[in-house]
Amino acid sequence: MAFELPKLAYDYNALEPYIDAQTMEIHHSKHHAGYTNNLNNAIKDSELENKSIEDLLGNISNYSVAVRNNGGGFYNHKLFWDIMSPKGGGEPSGDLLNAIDKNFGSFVDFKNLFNKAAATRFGSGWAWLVKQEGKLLITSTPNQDNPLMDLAEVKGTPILGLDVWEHAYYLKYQNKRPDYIEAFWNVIDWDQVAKRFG
Ligand code: MN3
Repeated sequence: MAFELPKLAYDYNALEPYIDAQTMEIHHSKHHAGYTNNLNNAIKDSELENKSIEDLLGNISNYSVAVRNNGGGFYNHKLFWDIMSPKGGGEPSGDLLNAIDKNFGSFVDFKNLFNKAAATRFGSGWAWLVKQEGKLLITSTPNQDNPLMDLAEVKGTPILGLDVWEHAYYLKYQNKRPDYIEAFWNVIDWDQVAKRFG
């Protein structure tokens, strides 16, 4: 039961001008494909082949570095593609907006905190909005770690994630990570985030 590289719901150029087509193509067809293949190789012919990705991540401290890095990479990028859309942007509504207001004060306060988590993650990693026992939290993780992992500092269900590896933005934004972070808000699909919030 090998993991499969998920197809995107939109074309590589669909998130222009915020995320450029070349970055999207390399990111999906090379990086995400690489994590997927390497995850499959790392679990091949072991009992891990029958586990779900969530099950693997939730017990990741028991497994190899290859499963941790590539299992995280497989899951994180799937979430990332899912929560973006060419019709994205704007602000959330309903229960999700209420929860954001309650946990962070306002949407603007939430955005500032998330941006700070993304901008200050040293080196490669991810910024996250996490649901934890009814609360919302912002956190960041190094490398391909994520909040589902049993060894994460802040654990919970990620409902929004931003890849801040240089491969996610360097072709268009070079060293200007804050510009990439700001552009991301134009492509967030809040309906998808709300679905994960539940
Ligand atoms: Mn990436």
